Amino acid sequence: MSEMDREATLGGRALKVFLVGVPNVGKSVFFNRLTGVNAIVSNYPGTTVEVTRGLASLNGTKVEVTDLPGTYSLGCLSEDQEVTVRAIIKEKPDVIVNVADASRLEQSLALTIQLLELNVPIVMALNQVDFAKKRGLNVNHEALSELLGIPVIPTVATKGINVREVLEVAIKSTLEARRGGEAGHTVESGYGRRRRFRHGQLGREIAILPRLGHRRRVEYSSLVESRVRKLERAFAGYLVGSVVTPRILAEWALEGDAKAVEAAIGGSLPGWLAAEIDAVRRELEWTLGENSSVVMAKERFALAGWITRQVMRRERTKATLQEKLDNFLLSYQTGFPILVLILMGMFALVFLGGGVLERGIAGFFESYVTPLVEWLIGYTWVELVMKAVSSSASQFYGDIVARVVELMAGQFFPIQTLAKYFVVDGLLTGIEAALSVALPYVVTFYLALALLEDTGYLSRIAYLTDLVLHKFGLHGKSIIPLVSALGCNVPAIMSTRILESRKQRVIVTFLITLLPCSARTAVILGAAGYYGGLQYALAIYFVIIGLVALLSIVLSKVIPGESPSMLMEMPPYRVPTWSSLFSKTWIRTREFFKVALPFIVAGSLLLALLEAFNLVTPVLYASAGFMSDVLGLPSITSVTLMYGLLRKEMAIETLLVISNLKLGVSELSLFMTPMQIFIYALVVALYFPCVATFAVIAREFNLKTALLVSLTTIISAILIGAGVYHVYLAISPLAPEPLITLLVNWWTLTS
Ligand SMILES: Nc1nc2c(ncn2[C@@H]2O[C@H](COP(=O)(O)OP(=O)(O)OP(=O)(O)O)[C@@H](O)[C@H]2O)c(=O)[nH]1
Ligand SMILES: [Mg+2]
Repeated sequence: MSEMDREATLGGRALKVFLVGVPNVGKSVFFNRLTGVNAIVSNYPGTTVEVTRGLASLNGTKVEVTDLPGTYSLGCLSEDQEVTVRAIIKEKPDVIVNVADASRLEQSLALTIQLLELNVPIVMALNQVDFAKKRGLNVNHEALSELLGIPVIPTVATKGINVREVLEVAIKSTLEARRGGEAGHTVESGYGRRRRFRHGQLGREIAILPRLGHRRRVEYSSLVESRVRKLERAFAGYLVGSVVTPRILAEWALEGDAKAVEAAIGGSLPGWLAAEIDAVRRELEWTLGENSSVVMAKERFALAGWITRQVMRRERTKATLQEKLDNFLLSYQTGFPILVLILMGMFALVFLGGGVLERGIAGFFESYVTPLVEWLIGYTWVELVMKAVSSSASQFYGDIVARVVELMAGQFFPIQTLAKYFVVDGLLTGIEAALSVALPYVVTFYLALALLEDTGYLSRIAYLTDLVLHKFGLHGKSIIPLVSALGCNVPAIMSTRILESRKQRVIVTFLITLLPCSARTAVILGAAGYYGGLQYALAIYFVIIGLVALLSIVLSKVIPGESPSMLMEMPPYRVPTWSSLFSKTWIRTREFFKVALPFIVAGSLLLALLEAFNLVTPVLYASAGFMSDVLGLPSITSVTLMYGLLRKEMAIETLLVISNLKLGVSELSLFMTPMQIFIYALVVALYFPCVATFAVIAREFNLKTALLVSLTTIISAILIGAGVYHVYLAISPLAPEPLITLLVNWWTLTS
């Protein structure tokens, strides 16, 4: 293929390559290898829920690669499929790379069969051949290519084997398809087989017509096939110039997938056609006594099974390690104790590892960064000079004069004092708080999560907890979004798309907003745990678990809809690779800070500014009564709750900043008792899903749901916080809180 051909066929734009395949086949690994962009890779189905794009280039051809959510079939019957199907329809890829899994060939092929119906060149990357081989499965890729009529290239994405070759073949196929189409004659494909291309109907768009023995048309059994053809004729007038063929439209229609049909034709069907479709579908269902979408899926699986038997050789192997491990890890007697041990281990890793990091980072700031910054802005030497002046002043004129000299510092060195105000007290304290309170627990949590995901154990947790969760109207699959909520609520809410019903999605989303995400973990462990002790941190977790249990029981009764039983695939066990663990932890931590740092910097500066103009105190005044009477907290905490709306961990960070500004200390334990820190952390953890979470709920569901969720959490936070405080007051004879609150309030409100 010469440069000129390339230019002529693509007109200088990048070639659009879509990666399509069933979940957990390795699309994202493939994508990362091709583009160098990091998409998250995890060993369980449903990792990717949004479209990710990146650029690659091969021998001078520019390529835009798109990583799509995994899907078991084409259509819009479930939400996770929909993203992929809509992207294909809307963006009309030049070529689709169908990533298939050699160890689950049948399942992969059921999707391939549908892809072949699209009006797009398809190239198959037969991935995970290494893993298949280990399990004694050998696939004859040449025979498979012959049967399907498309290029099939065996790959090992994790090792980068044949990844670029797939791209090369994909580019070649596209360019040949286009050239062939324009010339309207037969061309030789790179695979030595002849393919025929012809002008499409009405000559407006090139259609690749399937020919037997080349690109095979999927034939259903005659009962179904006759109905598909009937509808295909009805759709013949539609879709000239689309990647969607009348045939696939007919299949969607027959399956009752009106959403997919409408997405493809960009509008609704005329009444007569809808009626005809309905009649044909009902008649089929009546004849076969089964739901038509089930019929079609069965047909595809039968065909996929037949193809698999033609091309796959199975070697006899002993019981695999996976089977042995599963016997052990999934049985009730051994599975549950191990689960508890593993979860405790993970918690210890986060708590202890995070604590070590927190101390280290805080120490580093105190001994190196803060002195350096103070020295840089010239604050230290001003202070030294002032100290010297005031001490000699006190020698000669007494303490009063020395005090006056000190107070005059701002007049003599206004720049330095202002700089201290903004840079040291505002900005630096904010950044230090973010790095020492939030970062340690975010990093360690993400590392622990990556371990659970990549070993494949996360899905076993889902299986084991299914029994328990069912009592709460949930099923085990929801553990995956729930666990990832411990990292960040936002992607967790998006990943509820893997759940089957809307009811499940709403309930799980509700619960997600209560779970301790990494920002809340920072508050719980970094404040209550660090200053109060482990027992306080654990108590918060218990409160949260109780609330989650209660709420899920209530919600499953209140929200209409059904809770379908679980159908979940067990991904294989794998030894996680360091590079994957680190890159995933890095991507997630980076995301966290990309969103959080600007907030923190702006927030700290704003606080310093407000304080400089004396605007914080009125707010504290106004809220002092509520905070101290209802929650038993010093008024100084009220402003921080507003910051916590933006990001949970900012509450604690701004508390450190503001206490520094108002009281001159940035140690919580110096102005709050452990009980107060506990109540504060509890309220912060519960009171509102952060702004980003609110936005994502509104986007995934609607504003009403988002408001409802927020209201529930705010009310629970106040009720629980107040409840804990008043019960504590009632049972402890000498509660020091009221006194401390009084003192701190007096100090902050008068200073
Ligand atoms: N042994 C082996 N493992 C692989 C290969 N390709 C991917 N994997 C592993 O398979 C798992 C899934 O990979 P992903 O790239 O996340 O799969 P995906 O297709 O993007 O999955 P979804 O986004 O959930 O649809 C990860 O644990 C990978 O490390 C391969 O060629 N060989
Ligand atoms: Mg993926």
